[in-house]
Amino acid sequence: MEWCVSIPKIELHAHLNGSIRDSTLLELARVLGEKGVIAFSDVEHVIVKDDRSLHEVFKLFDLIHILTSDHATVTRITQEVVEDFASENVVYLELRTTPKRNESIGMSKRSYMEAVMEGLRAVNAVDVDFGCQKSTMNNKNMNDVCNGTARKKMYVRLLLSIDRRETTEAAMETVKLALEMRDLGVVGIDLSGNPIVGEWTTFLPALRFARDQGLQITLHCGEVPNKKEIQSMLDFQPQRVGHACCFEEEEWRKLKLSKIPVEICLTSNIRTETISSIDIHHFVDLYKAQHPLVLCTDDTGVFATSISREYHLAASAFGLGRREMFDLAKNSVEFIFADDGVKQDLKEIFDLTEGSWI
Ligand code: 6MZ
Repeated sequence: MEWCVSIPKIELHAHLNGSIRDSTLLELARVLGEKGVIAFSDVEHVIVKDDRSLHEVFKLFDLIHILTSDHATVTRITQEVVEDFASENVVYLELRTTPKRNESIGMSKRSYMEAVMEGLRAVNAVDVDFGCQKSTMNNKNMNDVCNGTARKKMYVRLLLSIDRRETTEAAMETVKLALEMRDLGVVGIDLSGNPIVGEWTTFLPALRFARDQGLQITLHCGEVPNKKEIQSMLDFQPQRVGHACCFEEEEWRKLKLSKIPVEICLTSNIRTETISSIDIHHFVDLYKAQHPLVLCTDDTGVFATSISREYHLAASAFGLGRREMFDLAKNSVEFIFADDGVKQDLKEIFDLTEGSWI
């Protein structure tokens, strides 16, 4: 397991509110319990439980969103989540979150995102490059990173999520916000949320607009069986898809032809039973076909996992060695949404590290 921690890693599918530490959620719940907003004893066991159906996961998100509804908490969880990924040796994180409006406390989608940005600025365990400033990672710094003499550096970029419960107008508002925040590290749009809710056609105008404006797009695709939607999503040709669990032969063919990279979330798929067992996970077939893949966590808090555990799980379940796992991490650089300068820096980080532990 330790070597899985020490590989530099790229995380491209992590939901902010799904990645909160249990200890933080319990603390927030206790405070709201004391204020009489919730009954702590009713929610404690819901927070610590880690085997959940897909349906239960979305009920948990509704509870988490009650616990994280103010700006200060959004800032705190952002800082903690980034620091947790840094401690796993993640060198590039694409963190996604759904901008939220909460009129009772004066929260707009914009001020929610400003609270997220504040959280990025508050990180002190590592030097965070979140795209607002010129890259500070030059070769000297990378050498220092590799030999452990400098503070660790980490790139963080943001994706704004559209929740499948949202209207076309709300989705469009999120895309416009992403465009306004392009200079602040926002690189793309994600479509997520309960996969049995909402219609693809509701989000299509906003996603088309996003694409026309040059934002990159990743879609939660095929988390539940829905042939028509999966086909439409693949026809849209997003830059990446997440999950891809419930594909049939025709969709696999289409995906492989398109070479659209897949964000693979093993523990999430097993826990939510969208895949019945790890040995029949589509990772194997896609890996053998050399289809572009990236291992991701989805929700480290909700599924009690970490990116290193996902690497360890893949290595042990599919019989992959250190070399293969290193290459998997290194190849993920190609699928990030940040610009070529960042890609180049990351490639150099992998090149510098390679010799030291393969
Ligand atoms: C689909 C998911 C998800 O945006 O509030 N989310 N959507 N499938 C999944 N697999 C289990 N895991 C998380 O983070 C939480 C939100 O991310 C989406 C859901 O919309 C959830 O409410 P943010 O930071």
